[in-house]
Parts: sequence; structure tokens; C-alpha cells
Amino acid sequence: GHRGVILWFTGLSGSGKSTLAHAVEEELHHRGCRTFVLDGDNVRHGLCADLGFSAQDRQENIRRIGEMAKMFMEAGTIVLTAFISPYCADRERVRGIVEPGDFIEIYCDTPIEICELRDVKGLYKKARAGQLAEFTGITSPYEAPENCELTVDTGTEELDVCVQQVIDKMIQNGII
Ligand code: GGZ
Repeated sequence: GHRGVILWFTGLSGSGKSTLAHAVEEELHHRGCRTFVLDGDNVRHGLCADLGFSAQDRQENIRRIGEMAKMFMEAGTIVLTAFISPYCADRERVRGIVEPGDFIEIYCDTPIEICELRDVKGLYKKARAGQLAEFTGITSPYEAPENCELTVDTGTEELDVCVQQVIDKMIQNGII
């Protein structure tokens, strides 16, 4: 068995948050866990379709995601969220609405140079060309976590190594 918890992945665009969250989810499924991944694909097109990328909109985006993650968690689900969530204060606000230990912050620490080299969607190129305003890491800030539960070297480590680090942390914390 397992309890509900929020695994909060944060990092730059292209840092590997969503990839890692889905890979951790797959491993958790093998272990018989109930999970749900929240990411841009299922949130920014629906619940948060009215929001852009100003600091204020990002704050509201993270607030809604936090409230939704909390509800899933209270139903006993392991929730994995994969959003840039660039502001420390916004992440701390989510931490504050759940019990201590129920919010596990995981920093996907890929340096911007590597994210920009990957540039899966060509967004960095657009941002550099001035065609995309308020782009995180270029024209909008990213505040790296200072007291997160886990930092993963998603820039250089293999995916399965990163997955194992998250799983180990969950075992350590008595979640699984
Ligand atoms: C950052 C942007 C922007 C701007 C569009 N800044 O790599 P992606 O494409 O798939 O992930 C990014 C996603 C970020 O949305 P989040 O909801 O995670 O952001 S936040 O937590 O800050 O609210 C990127 C795309 O949206 N995208 N414009 N200006 N990312």
C-alpha cells in the first residue's frame, strides 16, 4: 500500500520534468501504486487555458495546480506535477496547503545551456530571436529551489538513474 503524496518536479523548459515524471509513474505502476501526472499537456490546455506566462499568470497557474494536486492526494493518489514553477514563493505556497511530508520538491537541475541545445520545441530559438516574450531563463526568471527534498542531475544522468533516485527518496520518506 501507499499514501497520497505530491511529487513536485520543477525546472526549466526542456529540463526533463515531464519525461522523468512519466518514467517514475511507470515504475510506480509496476509497484502497484495509484498515480496521476499533471503537466502542461493536460492543464494548460484546459483548466488553465485562460492563463499566459506573466508572473501573475504563472502564480495563478501554480495555485490551481496545487489545489488540484491536493485533492488527488487526499484521495490517496501519488500526484506527479511537471511545471516550470519558476518562483520559490509559488512553490512554497503549495507546500503550505498540505501537511509536512506530503510535498516532495524535486529539482530537475539541467543547466540552461543543455536545455537550449535540446530545444525540443524550438522555443529557446524563438525566445532568443525575440519572438517569444517572457521566456523562462531568457527573459523571465527561474528561481532554483534552495531547500528541496531532492535535486536530480537530469542534464547528464541517465533517465533510469534519475528514476531510481526519486524512488529511493520515496522509500526513505515512507511513502512506498
Ligand atoms: C516558459 C513557455 C513559455 C514561456 C510557452 N516561458 O517546454 P514546454 O513548452 O513543453 O514547457 C513550457 C511550458 C511551461 O508551462 P508551465 O505551466 O510549466 O509554466 S509555469 O510553471 O511557469 O506556469 C514551454 C511552454 O509552456 N511555454 N511559452 N514564455 N515556457
